[in-house]
Amino acid sequence: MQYTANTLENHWMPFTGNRDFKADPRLMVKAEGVYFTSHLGHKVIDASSGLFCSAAGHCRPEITEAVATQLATLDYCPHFQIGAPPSFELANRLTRITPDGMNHVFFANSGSEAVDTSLKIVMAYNRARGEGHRDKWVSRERAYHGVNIGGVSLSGLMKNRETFGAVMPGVVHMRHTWTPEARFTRGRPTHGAEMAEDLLRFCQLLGGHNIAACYVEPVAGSTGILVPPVGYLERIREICDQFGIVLIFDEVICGFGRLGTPFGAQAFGVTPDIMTMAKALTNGAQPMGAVCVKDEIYETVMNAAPAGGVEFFHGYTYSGHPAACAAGLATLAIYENEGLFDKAAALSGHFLDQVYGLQDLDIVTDIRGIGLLAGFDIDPAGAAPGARGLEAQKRLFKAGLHIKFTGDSGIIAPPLVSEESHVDEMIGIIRETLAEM
Ligand code: PXG
Repeated sequence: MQYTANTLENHWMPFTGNRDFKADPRLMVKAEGVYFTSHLGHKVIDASSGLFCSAAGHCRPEITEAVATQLATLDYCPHFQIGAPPSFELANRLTRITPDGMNHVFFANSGSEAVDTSLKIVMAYNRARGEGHRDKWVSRERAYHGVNIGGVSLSGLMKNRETFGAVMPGVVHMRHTWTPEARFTRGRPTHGAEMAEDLLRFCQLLGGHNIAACYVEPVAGSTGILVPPVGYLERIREICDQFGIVLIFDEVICGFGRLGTPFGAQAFGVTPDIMTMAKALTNGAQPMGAVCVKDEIYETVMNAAPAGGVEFFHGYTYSGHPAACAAGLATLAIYENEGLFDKAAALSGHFLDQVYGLQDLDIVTDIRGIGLLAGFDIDPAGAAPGARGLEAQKRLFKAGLHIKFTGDSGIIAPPLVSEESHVDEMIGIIRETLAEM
């Protein structure tokens, strides 16, 4: 098939300038390891693990075989009142790497579904414990929690909200944690923990006993990587405990080794009550999201329902899909067998050295990074917000590099299987391309 404007017309692409893209398409037709191949036959190094998904590298035969075998054995079965082994096995395997006391998993098909599921789990839990009046929700500016109506209500990104007026009521936003003083800080800023007091102020304004839950990404990802200041997450945990507020970590980007530990919770030593996850759960090879809850939440919801009755009226046709579970099981086996979380931790020093080396470029106005995750801002130079970011992304693609941009922030998240030479190649292309802009 020839990829011309006409043949591309029918697909309404997500988060894309459709008209601009279709006039000058950028298509990937193949992938292996840390490289894509574009439709022009060019090799393109993957500096963002696809979209933070392909942690174990692309087209892993172990995952392909596991999915193919599963599809040939049991392609589908509902998970309402009957079940199939893979979802039980995956939940079991997954809870070997979640924090202690978080041993129950609800499956969804994306991060957005995981987030909306978590909202309903909180509602069910609060009712079950006699706290059903809690109808206020706390999120944060610059947060990304998916694109379904619940997630958009929590979202702190103006572009993701402004068109959609009828969002969930009762959501308030804490300040984001970026400060100009912290520019070019490597790892966690030492100042800024006091911004966690925003949560306390909402408790004082709205009544802490009226707040259902507080959502945070351990590292705010999609907005361009905001690393939590030292003491910030600890203080959020403390305030939640004081007022009985459920604390949710959205681990969709931070999970599965991105910070050198299984989840952000372990990287920062703070345990939430609920974690949402997706993306690298299946290495991106199948769509899947999951919500992991602490035992007390699961047990409270179970025990509040009549014996034999359905405890939680929620689920998706594809919750626990056998092929997605097979991909998840094969992925987790790779992470463990290859020690990829430790490998990420070991590569982080070199990665951050290289990324922070970009700060001598005039166009780069800030860099933030931790683990194998970094964001850099480019100077919009008077253009509309995001215009130069898109231009940079296109130039980088032409130069042989895939990178995710949000507005004028580029986000680098190499596959965990990357070698130092891959990191050097990525940063080399970024340096050369930005230097010409
Ligand atoms: N939570 C977080 C923290 C995310 O980063 C989601 C939830 C939603 O996941 P799904 O699977 O429904 O996409 C995400 C996803 C962007 C961008 O523009 C970011 C994501 C997805 C699409 C675009 O940076 N992150």
